[in-house]
Amino acid sequence: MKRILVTGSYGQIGTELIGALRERYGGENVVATGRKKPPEILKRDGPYLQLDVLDENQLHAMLVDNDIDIVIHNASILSGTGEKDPQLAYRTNIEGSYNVLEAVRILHLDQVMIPSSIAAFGPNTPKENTPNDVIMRPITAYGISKIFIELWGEYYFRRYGVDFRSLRYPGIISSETLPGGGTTDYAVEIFYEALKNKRYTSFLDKGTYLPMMYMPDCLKCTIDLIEADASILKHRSFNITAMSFAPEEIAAEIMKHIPEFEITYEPDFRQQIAETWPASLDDSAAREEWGWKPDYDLAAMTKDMLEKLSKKLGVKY
Ligand code: AKB
Repeated sequence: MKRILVTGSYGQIGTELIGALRERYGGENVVATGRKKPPEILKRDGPYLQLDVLDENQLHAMLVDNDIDIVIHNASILSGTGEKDPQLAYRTNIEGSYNVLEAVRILHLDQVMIPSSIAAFGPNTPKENTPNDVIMRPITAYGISKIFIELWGEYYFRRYGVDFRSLRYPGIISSETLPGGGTTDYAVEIFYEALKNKRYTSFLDKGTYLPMMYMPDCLKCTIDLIEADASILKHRSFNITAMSFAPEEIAAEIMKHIPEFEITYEPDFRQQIAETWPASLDDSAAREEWGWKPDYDLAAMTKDMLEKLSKKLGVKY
């Protein structure tokens, strides 16, 4: 059984990914790590260790001591926070990912997965049905860090044979842990506000289409790519998507379940970030190379989110 170490494991994706990996590979084989003290959920079925990926010595020692084969490096500053503090984004996302790739190279580990994002594209990229291989040139600190990760990871693959893999995650919608500091966070916040207050003020404007995905699909594509046979991969970084919608469309879907729900718009600095990203993605490379197929569309995701969150918040609708 492979042993996996996950960084940033208390984040939006990390908390649910740890659970899914532990179910599949056994609790003891999945080492959750992060800079902070862990939430209870991460200590439940396996080890949690405090790790700062900027400390190379600590990182190397932890990989060796725990006999790790695969690293999933999720620790990252997101797009909104990255624009407020670009230097923090540089250190965490670029230096942190460099340290992880170096450790995997030096220690000859089996594989490293580092997420990329739709933020790796830029204002010159075609917006609709954006292809996998296309001009990128991001203009946000977060986007620049993600393109660094893709290019440096692919360079290490060609130059040293490091088995680097990456998914360009769209906005991820989930009920377990709130995202923090992202541009697509509105698509999670809207559910909390719909259930609690029956109204939501969106920080993205009407008509702002972005690619999105529900957490069960995010977990599925992450595990599927880790498990894909290296010989079938033509790419190392993949577009991945499940749906694309604008704030008024998710609001309309919520209104089918909560008719009194109202949405208003007060776009802030994240509107400019969103405008440089694709509206929809072509993920045919992932579909063709390793059989990617999402399970949730907007309607199925909305129904499931409302059911799960209403239980969690103890609110009926
Ligand atoms: C963000 O909004 O910054 C992230 C992302 C799309 O990478 N959710």
